[in-house]
Amino acid sequence: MALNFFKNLFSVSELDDDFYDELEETLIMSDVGMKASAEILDDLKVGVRAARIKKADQCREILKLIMKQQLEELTPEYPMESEKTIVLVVGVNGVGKTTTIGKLAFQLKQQGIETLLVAADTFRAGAAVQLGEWAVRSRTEMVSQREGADPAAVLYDGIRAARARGARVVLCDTAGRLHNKKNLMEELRKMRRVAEREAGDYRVFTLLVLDATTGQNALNQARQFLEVTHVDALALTKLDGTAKGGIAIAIQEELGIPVAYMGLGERISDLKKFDTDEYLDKLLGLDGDEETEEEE
Ligand SMILES: Nc1nc2c(ncn2[C@@H]2O[C@H](COP(=O)(O)OP(=O)(O)O)[C@@H](O)[C@H]2O)c(=O)[nH]1
Ligand SMILES: [Mg+2]
Repeated sequence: MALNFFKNLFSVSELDDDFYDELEETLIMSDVGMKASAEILDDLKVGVRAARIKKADQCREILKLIMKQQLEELTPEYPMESEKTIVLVVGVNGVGKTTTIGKLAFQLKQQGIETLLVAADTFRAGAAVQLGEWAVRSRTEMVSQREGADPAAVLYDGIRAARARGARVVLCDTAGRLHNKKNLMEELRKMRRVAEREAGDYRVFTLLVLDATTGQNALNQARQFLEVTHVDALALTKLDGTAKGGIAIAIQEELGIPVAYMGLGERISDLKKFDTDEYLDKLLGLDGDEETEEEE
């Protein structure tokens, strides 16, 4: 795990202005964002005073607690585990939408939840084939049409098929929109409309997938998607490959959308529900993983 910008910070012995400056810099470098970083710092100073702490290495746990409280102001829901749900999985190209669907289908399968995959990324050549491979791996059925078909029509078919087959969850893949491509964003709006119209007793849930390695850019992408669609939760992928995982804090703070899932690798089992403790231990280097430090 490479998430350890913080590791050396706490070996500084004194809790002086230099330490706080460096901590703020580190938070910002980790993509926690200016606003959240400033708040964390203020809270930490209060906590340090209250606990009469003098050494830097003693405030790491307080820092974690403050960040944990901040993250836990929002609690993600997982309706796909307990009710009939149509999950629209959206995000720009390459963030990990299709992979996340495959992993999620696998998890639901393990819980005995009947799931149907819908290949509504008809834009990119080979997208349905890629999703089909995940369908095989997760032993889940899939609905698709020819390349170039209207994605909203594929979704419509998928919802009908789900109802006919008694599938409880529909996981719908979508084309990787560049957020500045107006027609693609418009198409997404249409898909959400179709989903809501056809949903019946299914709940419509939009999961926005963001790549943690893209840092502040992920935040910008989220803002663009929010202009065209409601977003219920986020999946933050590629947390296994970045030291900048702080973006989860920035996003929750600025957009008020909870992170529901974290992607930790390319394998089918590498998706976890977002866990604040695990996440913060990685971010702050509290997980005892010295790997990267030695490599550097
Ligand atoms: N390391 C890592 N790679 C991931 C993760 N999620 C997806 N990927 C990789 O990211 C690339 C793009 O994924 P894909 O699902 O095709 O993205 P899409 O275009 O949004 O559907 C693939 O090579 C995936 O294996 C993750 O959590 N960790
Ligand atoms: Mg895809």
